[in-house]
Amino acid sequence: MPLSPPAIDGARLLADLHRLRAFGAYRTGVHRPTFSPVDMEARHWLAGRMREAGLAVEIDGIGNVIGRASGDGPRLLLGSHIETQPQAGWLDGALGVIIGLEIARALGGGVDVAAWADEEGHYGSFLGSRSFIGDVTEADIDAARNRYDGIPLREALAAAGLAGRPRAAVEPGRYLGYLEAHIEQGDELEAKGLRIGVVTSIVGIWQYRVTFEGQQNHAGTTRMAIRRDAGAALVRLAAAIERDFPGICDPRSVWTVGRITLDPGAASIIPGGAEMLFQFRDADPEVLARLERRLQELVADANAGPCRAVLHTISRSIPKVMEPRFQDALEGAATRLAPALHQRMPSGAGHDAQQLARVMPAGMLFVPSIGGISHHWSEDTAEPDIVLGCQVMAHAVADLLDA
Ligand code: HGY
Ligand code: MN
Ligand code: MN
Ligand code: MN
Repeated sequence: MPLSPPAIDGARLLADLHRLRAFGAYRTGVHRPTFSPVDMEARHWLAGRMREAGLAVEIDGIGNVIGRASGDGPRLLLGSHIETQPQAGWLDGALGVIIGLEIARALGGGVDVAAWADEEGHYGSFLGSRSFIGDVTEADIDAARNRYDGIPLREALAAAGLAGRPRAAVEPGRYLGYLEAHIEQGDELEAKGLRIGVVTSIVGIWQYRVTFEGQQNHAGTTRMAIRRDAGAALVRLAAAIERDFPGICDPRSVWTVGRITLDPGAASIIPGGAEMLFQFRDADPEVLARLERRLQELVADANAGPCRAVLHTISRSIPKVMEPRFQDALEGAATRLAPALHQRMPSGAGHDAQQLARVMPAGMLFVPSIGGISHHWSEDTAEPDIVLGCQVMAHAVADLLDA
């Protein structure tokens, strides 16, 4: 039990979350793409709130906003991300950053806070947290483009006023570890009437772009037998994935064709080009590798047809088990504050914690998502659950710092 349970100011926590929500408000959610003007306004606002909390703040050369507490002694790093998926929710990411800020204020020392850039992968999944752990080179930045509009990352960083700034790097030995509070983004806690999830593991997300090259032509006068229809080739590949993946996956495996583009995209034109964004997830590297092998085989089969298919790998994150000591500390705090209302559970979403877990012990805590909705503007969590999540995290942080 911590000597003095940290005094979380729930009203201040919620006020900051609602203020952050206003940067890029979209219906009841938020549209705050990485390095967009609203995203940079939000980063500068957050930096100001961190300074007011007595943290030494930098916005680094890849857009990470990092607040460091003064003083010596044991220290934990708390954080998450503040950019959002397109037309998405107000809490995905923001919750963990503002909970970290509130705990830094309540404890008055021993807690650094970070808002990692581009966890949502507009330019490259987990860009900011991977940069912090030394996994992003200058060449990677030169090559990166926005996956939606193709804008080069270098150009976006310059427009955001970040060009030439140094990128922050983890200082060896500075932290006992990293902790991230996040919304569950699923419906398990709500369905079971629970209020806190202690995360045991985080899935790997393997993401691809598949392009198809055919022959644009007239939709009315081109006989079926001689067509090179890139759209039809894409549809056949997507159907083959649906046919084969169920037989080779695990019960918790998931896969998604999240975006299809046909070129030129007119009703009376046979598409000469097509592109699909595809990903799959699992907690077991063996299963991820097995799904990738099958995808490669299916793309090879597609090349036996009239169009040319090319598989481009976008990213492959590593599944991670969360630090057992941190799981125990989070469960201990949850038992104190929400007895019988918590469970341990895996994460089907990717998180910056799985990147920090590559260089230090890491842990995660979930609060319920109403209706299990996320990556949608209606994403929401009951305010008492938000405050409880902050209190549980604060107690776990105090316990770990006191240990
Ligand atoms: O998709 C994910 O799991 C993460 O929220 N980007
Ligand atoms: Mn997300
Ligand atoms: Mn997130
Ligand atoms: Mn995530």
